[in-house]
Amino acid sequence: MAVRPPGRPRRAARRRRAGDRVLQSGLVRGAQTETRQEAVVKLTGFELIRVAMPLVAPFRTSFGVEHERDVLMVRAVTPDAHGWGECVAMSEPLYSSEYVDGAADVIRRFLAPRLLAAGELHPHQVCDLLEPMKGHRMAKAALETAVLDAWLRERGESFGAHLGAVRDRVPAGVSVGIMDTIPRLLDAVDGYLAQGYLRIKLKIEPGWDVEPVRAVRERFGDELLLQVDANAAYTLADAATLARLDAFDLLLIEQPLAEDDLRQHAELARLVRTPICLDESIVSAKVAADAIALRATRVINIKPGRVGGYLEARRIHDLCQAHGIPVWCGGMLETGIGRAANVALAALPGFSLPGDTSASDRYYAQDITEPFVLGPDGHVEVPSGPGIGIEPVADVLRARTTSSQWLGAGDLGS
Ligand code: SMG
Ligand code: MG
Repeated sequence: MAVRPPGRPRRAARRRRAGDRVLQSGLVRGAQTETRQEAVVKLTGFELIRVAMPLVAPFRTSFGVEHERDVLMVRAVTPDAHGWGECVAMSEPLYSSEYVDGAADVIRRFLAPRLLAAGELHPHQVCDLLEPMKGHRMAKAALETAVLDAWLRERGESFGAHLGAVRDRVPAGVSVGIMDTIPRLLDAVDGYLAQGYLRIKLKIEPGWDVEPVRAVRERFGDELLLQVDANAAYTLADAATLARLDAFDLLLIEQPLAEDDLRQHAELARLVRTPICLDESIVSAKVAADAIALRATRVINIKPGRVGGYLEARRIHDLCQAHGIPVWCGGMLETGIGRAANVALAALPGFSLPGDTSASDRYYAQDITEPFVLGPDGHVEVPSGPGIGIEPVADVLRARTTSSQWLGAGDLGS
């Protein structure tokens, strides 16, 4: 495979110490800047693996219906270890502008070559090395996670320990899709509550909002932790409808307006009592800071893929903690690979609300890893082994793989 070497990134070039196995620099930006002395990893290459994962049931949101996840897995290989990253981009650019073929393409052509050309690097440098390439945060996140996982496995340190987790298990919520009828929705919610889920999130859209929420509240009572997610399906002109949801004591309304409507979310927040929680809009710690300053959001859904990786996700967590903004971990129908890293993140102290960190069987009849299971008290365990602490089951991965490609450091410039 011919992969062209990129121009050397300016900032990265300044930081690189060729042939030096030890790096001394301020490795973590922002709130966590600290001086460390840590080993780097040498990347042999990346394997891009596409995996087809049929869902146990179609999942309908305001933007479409998912039947199967077409997942892009990234495996970072070093001489001593390998690490995994799951790209959360969907098949079509409906949730955000990214989509899985686009993510694979940008990794192959632009992102992986930059990292491979760096030779030896510390995982906390990945973000800076890729920064000249605009956007593509989901693709960048998958690469950074794979490199971080390989590095942590080499050191024998878990993802949770590295990120600053303070819990060994996390409370699980579940996201319930839009249904054809209210009785079907009530059955679905009933089933999830019987399994032990601690919080229900209902997907909403114009025409499927007040009545389903009313029905769930009436049937399951005031104690149920209940919230809704519109995936940007409304406009400010719908403020009166959204204000009718105030009657049902919801934890939050997630992303009612468009991704780039920060100011309008702030306006809406003055018209409804229920806290607004942003998801799609929060693409970085910088945007999170703006949204908080504008009072556009009172709660934040943190999705590492959406913000470019777990290190940026942790910066958002720290920012929110400093401002008293509760956060919770979102989901993108991840397999066990992405889920392992998500539950480690959700174990950080500022994650004070149950996340969309459901058990494997909510999504897949057979997960690609050993399944995540819901404990009797509605919690999911954080893996404690090195790195993300879990591996794909070889046979399952083989059976589900639709294509794979090796991007080797040795292929640069060929
Ligand atoms: O992983 O449990 C999950 C899905 C949670 O609702 C969920 N995700 O906007 O928060 C969201 C959506 C995005 C993906 S919908 C296909
Ligand atoms: Mg959402």
